Amino acid sequence: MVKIPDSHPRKKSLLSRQMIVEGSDRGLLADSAMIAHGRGEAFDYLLGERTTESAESAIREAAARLRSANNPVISVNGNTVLLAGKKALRLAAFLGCPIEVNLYYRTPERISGLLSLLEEQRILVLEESEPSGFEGDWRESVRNVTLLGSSPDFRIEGLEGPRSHCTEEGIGNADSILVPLEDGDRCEALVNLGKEVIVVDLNPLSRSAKMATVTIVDEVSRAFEGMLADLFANPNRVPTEWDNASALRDSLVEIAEFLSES
Ligand code: PTJ
Repeated sequence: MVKIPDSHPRKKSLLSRQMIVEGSDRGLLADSAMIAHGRGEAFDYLLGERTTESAESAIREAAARLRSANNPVISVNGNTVLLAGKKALRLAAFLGCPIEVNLYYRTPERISGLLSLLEEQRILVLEESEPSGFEGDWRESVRNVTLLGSSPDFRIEGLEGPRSHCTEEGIGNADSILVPLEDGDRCEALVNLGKEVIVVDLNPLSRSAKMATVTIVDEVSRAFEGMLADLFANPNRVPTEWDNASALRDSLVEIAEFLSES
């Protein structure tokens, strides 16, 4: 691994790239994962590489909805586990919900490799200090996060092929699903099944962004961090009447404002 000096102005971005390259070398990512990452980077530039005000509102809404759900689940793909797997585990521990590895380009090797990586990340989370303000046994909650995806026994209706395979215990039974870097068709199919779909996507123009119940237009690692902070600070926040189309318009205005100031 190349050592990136702390003083490098693009350190964060280079570290993310390195994680994606290493994940790819380990066979954990889809062939097109780097294309997806590059597209995300381009939109992040346009957003000023920060969590915008509209993303902050979406983060608060997402946190409230996941906390109020009866059966929330966090669905993760390759890029998400590489970039934000530990944060997904902390979120799942807080919410008491499972994490399901659910891939667009599904192979048994990738599923088992990503589940193993999540197990490694769980050990790292357990080694870290406990967050303050959590009611209950934090380490027990981290240990109790169920990792699903290896034995699919359910199909997402209205979707063709391997990407429709999921588990009944996770996505099948879920009333609210957090899905970063989702594809538009699957998002639409999940919404059509009556599920609340919370998408994280840096591209406010993507089909998933438009189809979702709540779209967080932010980088996945920042979005998870923001949700965690909000859950700890405001554990009793309740969902609002959310107008996702209006929130997406706000994010486009924020891009335009950022560009005009640059
Ligand atoms: O691991 P798999 O098999 O499920 O495959 C995953 C990829 C990402 C390859 C697959 O889902 C795919 O091709 O995705 P798309 O259609 O390229 O969409 C990815 C979306 O995520 C794009 O709109 C990107 O802008 C956005 N994106 C990329 N990186 C990030 C991101 N959004 C948030 N955070 C990121 N780090």
